[in-house]
Amino acid sequence: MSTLRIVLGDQLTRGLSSLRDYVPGDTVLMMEVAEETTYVKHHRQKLVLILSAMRHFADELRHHGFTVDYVKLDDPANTGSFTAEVQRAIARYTPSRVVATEPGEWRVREMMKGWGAEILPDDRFFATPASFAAWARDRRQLRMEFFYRDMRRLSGLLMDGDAPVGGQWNFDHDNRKSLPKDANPPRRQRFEPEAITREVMELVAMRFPDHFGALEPFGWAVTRAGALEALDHFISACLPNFGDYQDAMKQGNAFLYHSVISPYLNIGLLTPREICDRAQEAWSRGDAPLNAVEGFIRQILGWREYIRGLYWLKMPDYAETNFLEARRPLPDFYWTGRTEMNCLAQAIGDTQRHAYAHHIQRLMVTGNFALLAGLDPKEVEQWYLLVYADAFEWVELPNTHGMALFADGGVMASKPYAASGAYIDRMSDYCAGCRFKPGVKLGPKACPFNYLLWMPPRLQGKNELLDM
Ligand code: FAD
Ligand code: DLZ
Ligand code: SF4
Repeated sequence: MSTLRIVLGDQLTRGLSSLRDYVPGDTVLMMEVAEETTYVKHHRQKLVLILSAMRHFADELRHHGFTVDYVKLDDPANTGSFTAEVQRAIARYTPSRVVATEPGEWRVREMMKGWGAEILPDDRFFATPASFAAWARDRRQLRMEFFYRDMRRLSGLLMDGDAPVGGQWNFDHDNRKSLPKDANPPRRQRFEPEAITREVMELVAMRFPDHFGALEPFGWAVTRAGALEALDHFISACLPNFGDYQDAMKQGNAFLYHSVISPYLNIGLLTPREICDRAQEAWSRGDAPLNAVEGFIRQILGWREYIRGLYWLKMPDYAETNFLEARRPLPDFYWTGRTEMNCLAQAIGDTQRHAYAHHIQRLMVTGNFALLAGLDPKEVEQWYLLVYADAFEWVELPNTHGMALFADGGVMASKPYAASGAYIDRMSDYCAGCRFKPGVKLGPKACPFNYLLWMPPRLQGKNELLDM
C-alpha cells in the first residue's frame, strides 16, 4: 500500500492537502514539464522563480524525510506533459492510490480528470469555491465589498465583536494620495541567486530565448525562508505608507510601498492567513495605521478571495464573453515598450525588467489603454498571463477580463475603469516626460487617453493611435 502524492508548481506549501497524511513508503511526484513552461511564453523571471522554488521545495521535503521523485525539464525521459508524467510515475511505483490537490486553473483541472487521482480540496484560501457559490446564490450583483464584510466576520480579522475595528469596514477615503515629491520609498529587497537558481537561469536562458522579459537581474526569493524575509521587510518598511500611496505611480520605481509578495503567495511559499495576521499584529502594536492595514488586508481577504470565487463560479464560459465587442489586435509596443506614451512605456518597461508592475499600473495604464482602444480581450489576457511573475489564470483572468476590460459586461465591476490623462497625471510623474499633454483633448499634443475617452463613437476604429 503506497500513495503517489502530486505537487504542482504553484502548490509549494508544506501543509498542502496532498502531502498531509504522508507516511514512509509514499512518494511525492514533482514535474517540470514543457507543456507548462510554454502554454504561454512566460516572462523568463517567472520561469526561473517557479522552477527554482520547485527544486528548493523538493529539497526541503527531502530534508524533512519525504521521498520525492523530481522530474527535471532536461531529463531525457521527460515526456513534457503532466498527464504522461503521472502515467510514467504510476508505471514506476504501481501505487495503490494517487492523490492531488485541486489545481488553480480550469485548464489543469480538465487534465487532472485523466490522472486517476483522488482530488483533495485546496484549503490554502479563506473561502472555498462552494462557500463563494453559496454567497453568490440569489444575489443580483456580486460586489466585492459585501463579500469582504462577510470574510471579515468569518475570519475575525480587524473585528471588535460583530463590528469592524475603527467603526468602518473600509478606509479607502483616507488612501489614494499622490506621492509627495520628497517621498523616499525603501529599496525593494533583492535576493542574490544561489547555486540552484543560477543553474535554472542557465536552463531558462538556453531553452527560452524568445520568451518575454529580462532574465537578469533576478532578485526574487525562491524559498519560504526568503519569502518570509520579504514579508518582514514589507511589514516593517512599507506597510505604514501602503494605504496612503497605494495608487501612486513613479517613474523608475515600480514597487513604491507595495508588498511585492503576490508571486510567493500564488505559488504557496506564503499563506494568506499568515500575511493578514502579520499585518493585523503590526496595527495592534501601533506600528502601522488602520487605513493602511485595513487597505492591505482587504486586498488579500477581499479581492483575492473574491476573484478566485468568481473564477470557479463562472468558468469556463467567463473567458468567452466580449461585451464591448473589442477586436483590435494588441499593439506591438506591449511587447517592446517602445511608444511615445510615457506612462505605457514606463509600465511596460517595469514589467519587462521585473516581471512586476503594481495594481494601478496594470489597471489604469496598460489596462485602461486596452479598454479605451478596444483591444481584443483574448490577446490582452494572454499578455497579462505571461508577463507577470504572479500570473495564474484563476487570478489573472477575472482581473483582466472583468476589472480592466469590462469584457464580462459588469459581472465584476459596476462600470468600466476608464480614465483620462488627468487621472494618470494626478497619480504619477509620467506626464512631465511625455510628448503629449494630459490636459489636451484634441490636436497633435492631445493625450491619447483623452482622445480615446472622448472621441466621437463614429470616429472610433479610424484613428492612428495604435501606431504610436
Ligand atoms: P499589493 O498591492 O501589495 O497587494 C497585496 C496583495 O493583495 C497582493 O500580493 C495580492 O495577493 C492581493 N491583491 C491585490 N489586488 C488584488 C486583485 N485585484 N486580485 C487578486 N489579488 C489581489 N494579481 C495576481 O496575483 N496575479 C495576476 O495574474 C494578476 N493579474 C492582474 C491583471 C490585471 C489587469 C489587474 C488590474 C490586476 C491583476 N492582479 C493580479 C492584481 C494585482 O495587480 C496584483 O495582485 C498586485 O499588483 C501584486 O503586487 P503586490 O504583491 O505588490 O500587491
Ligand atoms: C507556471 C508553471 C510553469 C511555468 N512550469 C511548471 C512546471 O514545470 N511544473 C509544474 O508543476 N507547474 C508549473 N507551473 C505551474 C502550473 O502551470 C500550475 O500548477 C497550474 O497553473 C495550476 O493550475
Ligand atoms: Fe500617458 Fe497621456 Fe500622460 Fe503621456 S500625457 S504620460 S500618454 S497620460
